[in-house]
Amino acid sequence: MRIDIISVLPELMESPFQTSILKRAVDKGVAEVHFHQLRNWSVNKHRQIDDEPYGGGAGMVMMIEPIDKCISELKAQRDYDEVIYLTPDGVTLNQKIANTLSIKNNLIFLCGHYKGIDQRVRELHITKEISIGDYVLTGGELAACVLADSVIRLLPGVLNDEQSALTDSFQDDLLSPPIYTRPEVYKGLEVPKILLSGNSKMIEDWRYEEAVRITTEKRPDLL
Ligand code: 6GU
Repeated sequence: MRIDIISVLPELMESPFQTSILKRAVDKGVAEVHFHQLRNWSVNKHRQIDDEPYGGGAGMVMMIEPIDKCISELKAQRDYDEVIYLTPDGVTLNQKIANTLSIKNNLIFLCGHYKGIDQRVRELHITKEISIGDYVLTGGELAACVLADSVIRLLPGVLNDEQSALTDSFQDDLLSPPIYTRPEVYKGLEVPKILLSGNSKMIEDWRYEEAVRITTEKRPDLL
């Protein structure tokens, strides 16, 4: 999978892809992540990419021309499955969206800033608008990292068996059951006896029941 991320602050997104699991995915060639400084497509000498809104009002608007030039240049090089605009008014990211995107080949992420983008960018290029939750960030960059992380970890060869995405919370619409490791007793707090029983069928049943109990308690909307 190749992800092209367009932003005025690409440096904000470098370290997540240079660390741990995402770094390994990039090093293995399973995921390619390319950053594009939007100012490089600015059409004026001040490298400006935003301007005042028609009709007045507070805040600046990201101009259509630099964004169109950048996206058009990328599209001339390969076919893209989706051009995703990261914005708080998009659809809220969930596991199903991550799963769907993980089978695509080429994605563009456009990070919003200021008051947002000229509406005509949406008509021209944007195929999906995604938010990561009902709160406002300073820009789409951290959201782009969250989205990329949720997608890249699903690509074949990224997680090992122990980290398998198949047992994640949400992958089957249930939260994960409680987990424990050594020691067996800590400050009087004991590991549930059943997990020490060696009876794998009983352990599997217990884990399922606990997953249902915890989901009912914390996230009944998932059931
Ligand atoms: Cl994608 N962008 C911004 N600026 N804020 C957000 C968001 C995105 N998702 C949640 N809050």
